[in-house]
Amino acid sequence: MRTARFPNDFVFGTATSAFQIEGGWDADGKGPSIWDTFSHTPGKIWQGQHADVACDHYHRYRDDVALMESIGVDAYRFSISWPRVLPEGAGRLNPAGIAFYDRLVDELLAAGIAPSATLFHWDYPQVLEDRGGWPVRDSIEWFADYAAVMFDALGDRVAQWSTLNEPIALWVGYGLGAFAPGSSDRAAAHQAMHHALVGHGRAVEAFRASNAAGDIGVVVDVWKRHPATESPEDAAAALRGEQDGFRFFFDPLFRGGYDPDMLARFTCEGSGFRITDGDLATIAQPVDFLGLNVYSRVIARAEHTGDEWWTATERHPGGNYLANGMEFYPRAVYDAIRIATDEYGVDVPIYITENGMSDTVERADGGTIDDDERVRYVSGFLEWIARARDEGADVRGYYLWSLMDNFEWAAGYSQRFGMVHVDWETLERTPKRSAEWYREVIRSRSVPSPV
Ligand code: GCO
Repeated sequence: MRTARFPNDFVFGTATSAFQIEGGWDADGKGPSIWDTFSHTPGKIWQGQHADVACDHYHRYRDDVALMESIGVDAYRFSISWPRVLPEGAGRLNPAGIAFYDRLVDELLAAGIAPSATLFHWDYPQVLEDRGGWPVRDSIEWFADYAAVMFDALGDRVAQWSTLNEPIALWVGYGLGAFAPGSSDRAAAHQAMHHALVGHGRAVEAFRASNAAGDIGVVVDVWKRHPATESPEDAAAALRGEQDGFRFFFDPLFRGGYDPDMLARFTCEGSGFRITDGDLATIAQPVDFLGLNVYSRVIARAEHTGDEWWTATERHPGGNYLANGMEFYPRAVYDAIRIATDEYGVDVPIYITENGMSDTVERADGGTIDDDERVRYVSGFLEWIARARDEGADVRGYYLWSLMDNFEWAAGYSQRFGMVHVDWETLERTPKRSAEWYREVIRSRSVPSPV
């Protein structure tokens, strides 16, 4: 492929999330989140690990902003820990929690980095979970109220807000039990996903009613399903997988309602959910941008139960696999953009809010950390983004996941996603080769050929 080029106003950023990096899990009045509870429960996380300290970003955010400044990123996508600012989930504010995000945002602005804040990146307040969590209808207003608190606190300075990050995590947490809160009730999981979407709409309304200056949108992860064969059964499995994975969200957000065939299937399977009058209009509220998280694709087969989609285990001949087992399929990002624009008519700007890969590369003899596979991976995705842009897609930015190695949910610290290496003994940060490379991409607004 030719060299991919990006205009000066294209946003090159990097992304993290609160639970994965902050630590300080009970510092300064923070309440517990469902991920604190889950990771303190034996058997839930790889090798019994937890995120009590994680990267200790809560105390080291200044160093981390300085790292970003040295890489030269235009923007930083982080998430807000809801129980840090509202320890009881609703009502009483924790001033120290708000003050932390206040300082972070100011530090970013002083470094010339645009803040992009996500409201819900899975670390839900445990107290609200104890009152029923996302499966109960009250959760909609709990979320909208929390959102309003944050618009009030940071709305004058945050450039971009995302309501939800990958709401499919609610399926994994309430339906499959593999994420917090660890329950396995499929009807409750679908109800939770629906409530989160209505909560998104109510948060957008709260945003419009506030004096906040930036843009608001939502982040959905798209893993396109490719039927393994030409059989109608595999094609049906691919459609089912896409409905369960991302069309569940795209349909009501951008088409005004859920797919009737999907709803009928859920009813048949005993996992139907309640939609209240007015919900669909609330969900379909216009957004300012769409965030897409894209990592790879899924090969769909009729024999799959559908529960293993998120581990993307199916290998196929001729596939190009990374050392971590994930397929290297950079066209995935082009496909995701095209699904949004061509199939759903999305005409607001699109941001690739996450893309990246994990590895286990450690320091070489020369002291460098040569994560060449990450460079190749990100190059491939950027090339396909450039192609989509050249063909007219309004893609405005790209956030590399992740700034630094962090707590990868149920996989604990077994997977390193960072362009900055974190030593889990000393918490020392060391930029990897990919950080150098990304600096050059940002400076030149082009992708030099991969190593
Ligand atoms: C997300 C992601 C991140 C993960 C990343 C790598 O939804 O934002 O799950 O939190 O760390 O996707 O798996």
